[in-house]
Amino acid sequence: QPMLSWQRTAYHFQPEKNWMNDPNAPMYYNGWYHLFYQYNPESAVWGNITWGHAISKDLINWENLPFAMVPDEWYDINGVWTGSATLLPDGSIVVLYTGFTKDKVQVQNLAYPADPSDPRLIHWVKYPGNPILVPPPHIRDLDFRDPTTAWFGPDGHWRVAIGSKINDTGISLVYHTTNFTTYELLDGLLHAVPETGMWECVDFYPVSTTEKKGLNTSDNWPGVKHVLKASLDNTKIDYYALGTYYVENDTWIPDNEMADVGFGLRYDYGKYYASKTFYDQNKQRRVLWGWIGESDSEDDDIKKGWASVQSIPRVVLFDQKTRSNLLQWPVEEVENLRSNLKEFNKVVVGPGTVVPLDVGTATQLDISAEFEIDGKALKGATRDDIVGYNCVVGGGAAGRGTLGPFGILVLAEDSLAEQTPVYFYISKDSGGEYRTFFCADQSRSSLAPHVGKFVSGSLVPVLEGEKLTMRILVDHSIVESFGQGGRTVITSRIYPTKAIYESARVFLFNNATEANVTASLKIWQMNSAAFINSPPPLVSI
Ligand code: DQQ
Repeated sequence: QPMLSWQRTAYHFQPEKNWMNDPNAPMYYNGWYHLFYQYNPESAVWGNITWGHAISKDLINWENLPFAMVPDEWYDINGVWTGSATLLPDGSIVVLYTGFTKDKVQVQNLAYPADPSDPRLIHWVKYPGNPILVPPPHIRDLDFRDPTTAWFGPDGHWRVAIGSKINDTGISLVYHTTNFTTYELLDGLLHAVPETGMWECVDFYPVSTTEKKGLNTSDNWPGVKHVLKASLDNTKIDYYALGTYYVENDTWIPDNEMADVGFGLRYDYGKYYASKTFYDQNKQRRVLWGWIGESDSEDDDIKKGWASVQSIPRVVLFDQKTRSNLLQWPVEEVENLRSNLKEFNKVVVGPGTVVPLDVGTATQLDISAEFEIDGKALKGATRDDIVGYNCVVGGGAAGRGTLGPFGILVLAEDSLAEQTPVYFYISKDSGGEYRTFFCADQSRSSLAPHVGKFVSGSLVPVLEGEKLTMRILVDHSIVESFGQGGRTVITSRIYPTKAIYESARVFLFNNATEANVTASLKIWQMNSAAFINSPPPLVSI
């Protein structure tokens, strides 16, 4: 449908057409990054789930390959669902994935490359002994899915975690294996959290607390923390927590019980789900992929002929300054798309004003901005008008307080009839402590009816002496916003009707009632990434 073609993204991964959801089995192998993805070859809504497959040298420019796996066996005929890859020490690859069987039971299956000497890994073999795991007696047939990357323990066993639930308690089962064909279920659980429902796409990995590099999934030594992530089926939100992993009995305990998985930190406060990390041995980093679904109607998706994109892959690190959250940052390779830098130095934005930033066309941008708030206003702020603020109930970008909101309007049209503000809001809590929020407001993002118009965001830690910083990637219908170096991240899926092509602009805004704000920015145009589609699938479905 050419009418909606401006919504196509230029540097976010998306297939040429039809439905996509979870990223699967990301890995680096013999010079190529591989991304598999949940895909419906037949339409723009979920169904017929097949593994799409694309490869890249840099995680940004992609070549789409024939389907890696299609639903063609009794044990996955109702869907080749989500799975993960494990690179074994001898260089071989095993993939574990969930199959939805002919009888609608969720089972786990094993697959491997037909020709490991082919760096493009075009052909995949399903193990003849599949399924390798069926739901254990106390687990329902529909609550058993999404095996993790395996990690290795000192006892010589590999471990695989699988998400499930018992009543309303979200859980992660653990299996041991030495050969990936036979498995032993442990009596204990890796972790369980009441009232969180089904855990989809569990991810479990170590982070270094002393170095700024990623760890391989099996790395584990004193001082290493482990991240546990679950995608909550009930709310479609990816929650993570930092904690300690005890390899002796395969349990994990959160650092902060009050902020356990499902109640505390989110990777992203916007549209972002079913994420998965992998260890990139090429650049010693851990890279996070996430599925960005649509916030429009199914009818719109059918009209436009496609649905969903993948986030720009993000490097994940432990935040050594706050020591209580992760940092997420777009992979450095995306910077190769930058061109036409425009710099703005110390622009003063008075209370209640908007300042246009002339950057030319503003549909594909990388924005890096730094804000300072007037010190006098900061000191003078009273507590009353600001206690109890949060992004969601704070009136969005139009709700005015003494010290905010202030920030940037992206995908804005000249009259501001369409605009998406990404902003900070500083409040004082009842103890007189400053609390800073990082938010995105979609309520005026589109004149179209029936599209998501949420305000989202969260608290962002700001340490003594730090300026307020944000980075925003704008790509037609996606805005990925990173606050304070990636402590708080918000992805917005938006559908402008006027702020498109040459009509899209960027502005600074300050809706604080009293404080001046000074902003310095670097704004780049972003070139489009290459997306090559290979000839039609070699396998038939
Ligand atoms: N998507 C897959 C499941 C997974 C869900 C099916 C999460 O394996 O639990 O497409 O989005």
